[in-house]
Amino acid sequence: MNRVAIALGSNVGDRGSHLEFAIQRLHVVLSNIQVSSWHETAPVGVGPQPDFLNGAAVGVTTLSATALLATLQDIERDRGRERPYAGAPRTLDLDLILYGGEVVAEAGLRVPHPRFRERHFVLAPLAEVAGEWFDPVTGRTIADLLSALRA
Ligand code: PH2
Ligand code: MG
Ligand code: MG
Repeated sequence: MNRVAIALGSNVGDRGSHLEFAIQRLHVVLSNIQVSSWHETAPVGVGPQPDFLNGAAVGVTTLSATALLATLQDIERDRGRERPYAGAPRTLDLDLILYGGEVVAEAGLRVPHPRFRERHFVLAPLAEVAGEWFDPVTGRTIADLLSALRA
């Protein structure tokens, strides 16, 4: 079993129902799920767009990181995710942030997520459910990374 952390985001349509849909589907592949509260956030790095609803979920899974990533993409697709251009507004975005203590750098799969340490919209919800979790790259906890970002 591997402990995993997933970031959720939506800024198109009924954002809350998209995130709830994702959590229901994640229950199929993750056990012992813990879900953060939803955070209303301004878009970062993508120009003018509707505000996001962001959250985080942690759980344990028998799936490999590659298989889990494919599952996340299936869930996004099933909720009408379209990719007209990079950073386009989306019904549902599911990002694999941490996969146990593993560091993976492959084409199409990087964990820890390469930009999560700079993203308040990821760290703030994630700290609610995994504040004590060590980032294997920096050796700092999620709570510590969040404090550093806020300082
Ligand atoms: N996702 C992005 C880019 N910018 N901004 C917010 N507030 N929330 C997001 O989920 C988000 C973003 C790329 O995936
Ligand atoms: Mg994303
Ligand atoms: Mg994504």
